[in-house]
Amino acid sequence: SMQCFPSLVLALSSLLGALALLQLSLYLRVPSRYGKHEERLCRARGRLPARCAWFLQELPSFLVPALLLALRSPPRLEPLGCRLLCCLFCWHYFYRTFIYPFFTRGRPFPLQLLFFGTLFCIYNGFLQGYYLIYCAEYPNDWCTDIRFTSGLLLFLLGMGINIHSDLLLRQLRKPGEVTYKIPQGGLFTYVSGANYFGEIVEWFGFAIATWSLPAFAFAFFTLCCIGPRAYHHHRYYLKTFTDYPKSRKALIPFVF
Ligand code: NDX
Repeated sequence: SMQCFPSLVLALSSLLGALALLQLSLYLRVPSRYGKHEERLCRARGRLPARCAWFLQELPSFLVPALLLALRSPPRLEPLGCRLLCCLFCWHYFYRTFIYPFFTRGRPFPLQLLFFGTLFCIYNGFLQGYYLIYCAEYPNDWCTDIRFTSGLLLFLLGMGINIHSDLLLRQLRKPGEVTYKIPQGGLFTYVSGANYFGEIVEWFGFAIATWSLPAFAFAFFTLCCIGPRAYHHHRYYLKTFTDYPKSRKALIPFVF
């Protein structure tokens, strides 16, 4: 049966960190090509409706850790911290897999990116789940540790911002519409990438609550993946809408 190999966790986390840097170098200048940054020119590429694409892509991030959690024998009951943290991760991906895709009004998603996105979600789902279920060790009172409580608070705050902002974006379109408008309300009052800001806060909260290398590597990856994308969204809006609110920042309220 499976057991913990610390060197495997170290290797997979390091690779995740390296992927983050690769991503940063790739997407700092040009955005990843989906949504508003997809060029009409590359219409040769295949696409899948946003609904199917997001469902398929995010499913492994829910399924893999949920299965690891459910199938471990003997089941890991102690300490409570491990299961709780694994459930937080699954909870986010339950939303992203089973709720978000069914309401999205996004454009069809490029197959090529779907392929890499799915691979990524398998990889990360395995790393986070495997670490928490087989390797992590917490004192029995971890649930009252300041790292756990403050991290959990950040996680919940970030998730709230992320879900609320996803909703505001969705409401900009009627069903079947694919045009872009100026996002209004919520944290969009302050930043163009409110949904991304929420997601980044969420995963740094998760990293603090788990106090683990894999989770910090994933938070860093998220920052390198959607941080630049927020910046590109911001530039797109400034270019497209002459009446775009001047005081709005790209990602971090009042700062950047
Ligand atoms: N999926 C994370 N890298 C990604 C898919 C792409 O969950 O090869 C990472 C995630 C993947 C990426 C994933 C991993 C890295 C990949 C990348 C592709 C290339 C890259 C594989 C897995 C890669 C290497 C080289 C390292 C291997 O039509 P539309 O779609 O634009 O409509 C949009 C709409 N909207 C508007 N509607 C009206 N008016 C406006 N002004 C609008 N602006 C937007 O709202 C969408 O329907 C919707 C949201 O759009 P957008 O662009 O704001 O968000 P989006 O990027 O689609 O993300 C959606 C949510 C969001 O909450 C975000 O926080 C979360 O997913 N997310 C996204 C990406 C990654 C991630 C979270 C994470 O890292 N944690």
